[in-house]
Amino acid sequence: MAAWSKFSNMASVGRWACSGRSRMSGSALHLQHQQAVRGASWFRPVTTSSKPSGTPERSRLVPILAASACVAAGAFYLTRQANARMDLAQDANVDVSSKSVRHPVATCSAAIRLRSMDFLRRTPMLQQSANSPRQLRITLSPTSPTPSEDSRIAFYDTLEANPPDVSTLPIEHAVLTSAPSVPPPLTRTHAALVKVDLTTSPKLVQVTNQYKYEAWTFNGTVPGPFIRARAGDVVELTLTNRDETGNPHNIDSHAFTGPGGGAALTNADEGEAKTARFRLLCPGLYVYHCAAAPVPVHIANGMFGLMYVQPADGEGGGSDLPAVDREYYVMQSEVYHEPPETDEETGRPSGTVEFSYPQGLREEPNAVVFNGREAALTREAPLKARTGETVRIFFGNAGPNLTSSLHVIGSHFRRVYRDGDVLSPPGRFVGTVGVPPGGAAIVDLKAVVPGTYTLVDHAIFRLDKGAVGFLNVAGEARPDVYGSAEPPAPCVGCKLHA
Ligand SMILES: [Cu+2]
Repeated sequence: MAAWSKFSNMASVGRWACSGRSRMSGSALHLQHQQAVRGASWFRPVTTSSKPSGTPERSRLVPILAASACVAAGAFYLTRQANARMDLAQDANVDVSSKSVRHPVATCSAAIRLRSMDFLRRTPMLQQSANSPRQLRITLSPTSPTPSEDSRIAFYDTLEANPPDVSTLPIEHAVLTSAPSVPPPLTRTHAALVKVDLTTSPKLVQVTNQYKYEAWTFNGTVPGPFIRARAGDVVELTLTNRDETGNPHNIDSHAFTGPGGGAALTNADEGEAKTARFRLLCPGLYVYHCAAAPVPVHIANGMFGLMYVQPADGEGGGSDLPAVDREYYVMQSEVYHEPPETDEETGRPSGTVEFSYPQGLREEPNAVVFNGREAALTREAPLKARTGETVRIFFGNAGPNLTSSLHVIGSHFRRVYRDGDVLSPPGRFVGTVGVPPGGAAIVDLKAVVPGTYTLVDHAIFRLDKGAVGFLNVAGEARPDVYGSAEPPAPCVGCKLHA
């Protein structure tokens, strides 16, 4: 009778569960309950009881079986139909609704509608939930690593333990681009030996609207080339020093693993070339720079760039960020210079200025610029998009001193991969993101309303030091989103609102 008592309790739970009390799914679940009861009426229970059929014990089997069927039906129903309030990474292939379910059998404070059962199979936590619908209580937050994140991280934690035979890797020459261009995404799903050739040389640039400045460059540009590779790749970096001033140069890439980030292996004197190999163990967006002494001078003079290491975990070896329509490369940096000398012949101040170490020590830049020059993203090469397109900016801050407060006026970062971290869930609908010197972030925008959008460092006095860039969006007006009966009237002299 103890067993009967236990079953009886289950039956009462089942009746309660199927009584239609569920706020959202009660009627549907009740219907399934009725169907389950009707379906179970042909079943004759097997029992060791000596009591004849038709006894009260037998009659109690009906609600027990009905309850069992109801639980099964409820579990089936909930694993397919329950909705959720949670925010999973888009590439998890999960559709989310605003409804929540609280059901006594399978309480779902945050459940999910799965567009892809493949995701269910690949996610240990959800596998467990689906197998145990009574335990279907899913709580996710952007700051708590999910099991899927843990499994991704485990891939990289053990990556160094499985070195490839480099002699068997296919050889590629990296596509190197100058800002604001970005090399196309890598679609291969295997590791490669990626050859990267960087050459140092000085170059006179119009650093501000007023002054020219002799920058020290990688491949003749500030910032240096954008380098795109893939976790697990082996980068074969050759640094050739063609700087006739006699300064040594090297590469410290934050993407490389090892003391100095490669500086000691690549240090090249004038006329030298150094080659070294670096296996990429960590995905993300990283700054690289010259680390020859004195390091602050080499960085301040323009020797920096970005390296993006695409993720390589996931099925088939691919798990890059969600595809976007356009990708751009933007770096912020500071210029420290002495006052212009006076031309002895004309008596006028020179149009060319030289580096100032004291200004750098005081952390008081004369200019703060995007992509190496005040005009780089305004008059020379503003970013472009059309309405409806998604735009990704790989943003780096070379410093050397100031933290950037990156903001695009009138838009939102629909995804922010803070600190260049491409494994954690991205921030969503962010207005301003902080990027420290030597740091990076990936931000995704959506071009909704046409017009000119302004990139700024929201430490806003810096706009008067040159930290302004434009994103020009073409397309049809959207008065439903942004409109007035009056035409736009930017204030006179405004640098920000076109
Ligand atoms: Cu250098």
